[in-house]
Amino acid sequence: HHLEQRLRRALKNQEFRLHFQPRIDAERRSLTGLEALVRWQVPGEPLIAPGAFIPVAEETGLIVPLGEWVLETACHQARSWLDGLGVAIPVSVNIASPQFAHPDFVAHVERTLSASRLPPHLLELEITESMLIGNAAQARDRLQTLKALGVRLSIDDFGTGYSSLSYLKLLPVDTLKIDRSFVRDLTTDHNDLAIVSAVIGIAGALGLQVMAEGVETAEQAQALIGLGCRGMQGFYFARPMPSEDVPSWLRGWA
Ligand code: G
Ligand code: G
Ligand code: MN
Ligand code: NA
Repeated sequence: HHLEQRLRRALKNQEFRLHFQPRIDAERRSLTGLEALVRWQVPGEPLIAPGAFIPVAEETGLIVPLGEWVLETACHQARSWLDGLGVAIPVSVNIASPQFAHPDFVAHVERTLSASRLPPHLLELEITESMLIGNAAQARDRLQTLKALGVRLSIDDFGTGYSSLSYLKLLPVDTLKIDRSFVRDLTTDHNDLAIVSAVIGIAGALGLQVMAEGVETAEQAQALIGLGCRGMQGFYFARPMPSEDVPSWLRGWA
């Protein structure tokens, strides 16, 4: 596999970069966290988006070392914002299935928290519904161990996977992230409105927080606030940005 070899070399040559996208409490207009999103920077070429290499990284197992690099880099970055800017900004990190299933995953999270000295509540792991099917008992076990460490857990792309709602009451998750495919036509499609409204209702009833992804317009933000969802992320507020742009973005936002 040609791309596999290029990815291996890219890991060795440190060609990956993290961008960070703000998450907002749209009612208070405050920053509630930053999602780490990986990009591939081949020298002299435009940035490569994760859609172009994450699937191959997952198929080949390279997602394990790449995911470890993402987690370590995000935790060290959050710690350096805490020390350098004096602000505690939670970071969230996307976890791929093979990474979550890897026997060393929980221990690696624990080692990374110690090495970075990041308070565990400033780390959020974004998992997807697909990781919870198959070996549900093991997934639950792992999530409980992670929760006991003090990290926060969210379910990404909520509503797009194949799973039952029953796991929601069994798993120690904090947040449901409503997939952006439901947010896109929220203001014009009554089916999307019904789905988003139902997810917000379930989250509230179960005591979970809810975040809407892919918010691109003021109308979408307004509609979400009207439905009781204040947690938002999307181009309307901010695009993903390199870590060095975060301090000035913060000054402009506040
Ligand atoms: O940033 P962008 O919208 O291009 O991301 C596209 C997809 O890649 C999203 O589904 C996102 O969750 C995924 N992704 C981005 N960064 C990471 C990462 O560090 N690890 C994993 N596993 N997926 C990521
Ligand atoms: O699957 P995940 O939720 O991690 O995907 C995050 C991806 O969504 C990132 O690639 C990010 O660039 C993208 N994204 C973030 N905000 C928006 C938005 O408002 N509109 C669109 N179309 N994509 C977004
Ligand atoms: Mn995500
Ligand atoms: Na998503």
